[in-house]
Amino acid sequence: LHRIPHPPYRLPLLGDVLGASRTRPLQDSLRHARRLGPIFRRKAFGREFVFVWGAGLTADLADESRFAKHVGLGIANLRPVVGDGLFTAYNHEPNWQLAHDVLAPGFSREAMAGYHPMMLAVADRLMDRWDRELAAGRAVDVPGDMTRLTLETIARTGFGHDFGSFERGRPHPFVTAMVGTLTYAQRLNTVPSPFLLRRAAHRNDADIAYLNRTVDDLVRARRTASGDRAGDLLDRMLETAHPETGERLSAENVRRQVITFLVAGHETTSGALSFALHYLSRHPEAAARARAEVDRVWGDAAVPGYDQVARLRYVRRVLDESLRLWPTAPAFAREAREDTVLGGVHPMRRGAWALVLTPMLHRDPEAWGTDAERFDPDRFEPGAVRTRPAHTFKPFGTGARACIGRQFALHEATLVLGLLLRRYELHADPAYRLRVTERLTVLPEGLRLHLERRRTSH
Ligand code: MNH
Repeated sequence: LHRIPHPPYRLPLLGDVLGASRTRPLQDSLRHARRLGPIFRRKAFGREFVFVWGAGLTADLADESRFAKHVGLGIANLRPVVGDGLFTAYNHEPNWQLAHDVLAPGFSREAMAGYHPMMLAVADRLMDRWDRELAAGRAVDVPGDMTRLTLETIARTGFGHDFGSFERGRPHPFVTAMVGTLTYAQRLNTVPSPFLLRRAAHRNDADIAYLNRTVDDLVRARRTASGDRAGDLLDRMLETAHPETGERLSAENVRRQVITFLVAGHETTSGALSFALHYLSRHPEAAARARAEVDRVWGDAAVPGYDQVARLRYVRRVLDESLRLWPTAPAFAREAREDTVLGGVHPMRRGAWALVLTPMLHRDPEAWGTDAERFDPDRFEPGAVRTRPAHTFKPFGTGARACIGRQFALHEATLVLGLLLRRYELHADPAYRLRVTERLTVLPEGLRLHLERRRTSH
């Protein structure tokens, strides 16, 4: 451990908390990363954490034979909310494999093609809202509206449920409760629970109770509904037995999976869309290229078909480049399966773990060059991708516990960016400076854009 650098000033009891930010712990760590290099440690309240972002060390941590997902820090803090749900399950918990096997077909190509018309319908409601804002001469609230869109999309495609987000001025209480639990889980990383106000803990209990109630109502409605099976995620959770063992998810586990998917299925995609719209509004040449591609690939089609989404190669590069600069789930943790030596230098005992800081990995000059801070979608041209080492772009994590919803998110986000570029010109507020809010995930705070209708029929 002594070989791993740490911040220079350490307090006897508190550790490296001098100048630490309680609301932006990630950006705090990014600052330390820039000073201390590709591996470093920070101490807080007697606990020491190792952070890694160098491309070489990250590639080593991605070796599935020696390392696995570690459920720690923010993710462990979510256990009271989602327990052994897919995202927060320990590797050894039987419900991980069971839920993974039962739910994976819900993300197959055929399943995705089935979600496509529903994704289009939700995007239509977003554009209705944006048309009304435009007619009223108002700028649009990008993160707020992207959250409306992505919550409705996962609720409708996965659970046949409508939260009515577009009919509400304020966020749905489900979103408010979710933001509460995410923020609370993040705060537990910087302030140990005995120091937290009782009020905050009570608030968190109330948020969890609200999430549980909402989901229990949704499940009850499905159980009592008669008629055909919907074939969606909820149907798989309730009705589908494991193909080999015949086992099913318990009622308690279904509740945890529904909350997991409603939260994991919209919060990060909302941020990804918001950052992409921010960069498009600041890079008119990239927006023009993307728009030209949409016009060329989609032509006069009234609505794009499923296969026409993946053909938007440049739009997808814009999305990838946004996820490079601001991966919206900005870290993942890896633990040693057995005693091992990280990068041939740092000995690790079985169970020891390190947190990979993806925003820094995605800026490592060894992999991305000295201009890594610059927004440039051409970094994702196939020729450029081929020359980069493996494991240098990890917005969806790595290995067996990588994101199960990756294709879902990429399809939804590419589709929506295509539709928005086809319909609107995006104008940034010149006074806006990117500020990043953290609640385990990241999103651009207070981003508003002015719209102009393009002269097309779409
Ligand atoms: Mn998603 C795991 C990022 C969209 C459901 N997701 C992960 C991990 C990352 C991640 C990183 C791995 C975390 C870890 O190693 O601890 N996810 C994203 C991003 C987007 C995203 C950046 C959008 C952009 N995720 C989605 C969507 C869904 C989803 C959409 C569901 C529809 N993600 C999950 C689930 C897991 C996960 C479930 C846990 C998978 C597992 O452990 O088996």
